[in-house]
Amino acid sequence: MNIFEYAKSKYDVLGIDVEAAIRTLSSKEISIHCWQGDDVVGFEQGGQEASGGIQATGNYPGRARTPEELMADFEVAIKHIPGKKRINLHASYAVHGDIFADRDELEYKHFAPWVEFAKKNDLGIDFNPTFFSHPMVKDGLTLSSPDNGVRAFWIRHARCCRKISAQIAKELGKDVLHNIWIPDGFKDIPGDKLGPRRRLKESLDIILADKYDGVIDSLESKVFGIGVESYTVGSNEFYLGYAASRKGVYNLLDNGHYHPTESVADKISSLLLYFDKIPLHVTRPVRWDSDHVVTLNDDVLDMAKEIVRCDALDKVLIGLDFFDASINRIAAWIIGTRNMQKALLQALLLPNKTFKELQDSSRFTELLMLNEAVKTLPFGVIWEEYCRRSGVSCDTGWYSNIAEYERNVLSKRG
Ligand code: RNT
Ligand code: ZN
Repeated sequence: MNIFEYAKSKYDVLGIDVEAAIRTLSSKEISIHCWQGDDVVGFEQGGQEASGGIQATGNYPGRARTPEELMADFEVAIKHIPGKKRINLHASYAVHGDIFADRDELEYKHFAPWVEFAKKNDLGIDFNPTFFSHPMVKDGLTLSSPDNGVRAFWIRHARCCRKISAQIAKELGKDVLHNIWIPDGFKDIPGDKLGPRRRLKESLDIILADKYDGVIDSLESKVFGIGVESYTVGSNEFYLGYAASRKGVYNLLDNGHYHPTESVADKISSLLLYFDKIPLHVTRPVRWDSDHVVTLNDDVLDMAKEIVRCDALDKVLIGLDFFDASINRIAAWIIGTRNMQKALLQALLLPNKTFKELQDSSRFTELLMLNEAVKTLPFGVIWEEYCRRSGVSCDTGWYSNIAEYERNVLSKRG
């Protein structure tokens, strides 16, 4: 018996179908964020580092500076990632020709090269309007600003982005998730919390009034950001209420955006009773929303378990959101994405039906015993087999290729 057959037999005993788990995993798309490749800078004139409470720290050599470089790096990364993939774009990654278009003038043509790229690499696309790193962010505010001109600018921006998303969806024949995150908030004690939220609600009503086929709309809440420690306009309650009261608008959960002991995994089953989709940003907050590379930690495993146990793989749209500028950026993509997939595979390889039965028949001692017993199943063997069948190397096998690319390409960038 080879080692894979042996590992499989261990799962068989518990009634777990390894082949079915592998099949399910290989069909689940993971949306990989383009912004890990360039520290969230984008391609605008004088491309600035991210503002609005998000920060990529580190200065590892080889940041992608142009669409060509970012696309080339992304292509290298996805060669080492099994399964189905999407690319998550931000409006600040528009490909400008000779004429620069500001955020409120963006058109489909600025993203046509990305669509070509996606077609060539068999990727879906997701899209985000960019409400940060721009002079029209006034006093930290965008859609909730008291200044009519500021609000109008950002409303125009989001409206072009939804239109672009619809066109991308049409070109690819695949839905596009259009996710709105704004940095709006205050560093210190606000004098009025209601006004900004009322203005944000009104802005969203205008932005979302146009109906587009193929566009899934989501809103991403946050608890605080650097420089906006005291108040965030787009809080969880704000967006949850907004999404629940509108048809086809969803609440995106980023697991770096809650109080440190709040579990995003625990939110999934509740939201599923009210929404037919849950978009996610999977990240790794270390003490704050630091967006470290996703590791195979309990947070991520718990989210994966909930997605699988709630039979919600087709309802939960998994996107990643981390940006580490202190390590090889391509390796960061590979490590983070593969960890998300590993978490899903582990969740698929659990005796989930038995767990439910034990709970419903109040056999809690056995439930605890089994929960612990499954932790030492030979998961690594199944993961390796999955990588082998997908034509990608095992966990340590891809690194030499990235090191070589670093030597030959990345280290030559200025
Ligand atoms: C910020 C949000 C948001 C961004 C990206 C770049 O805290 O998580 O999703 O990280 O849009
Ligand atoms: Zn996010």
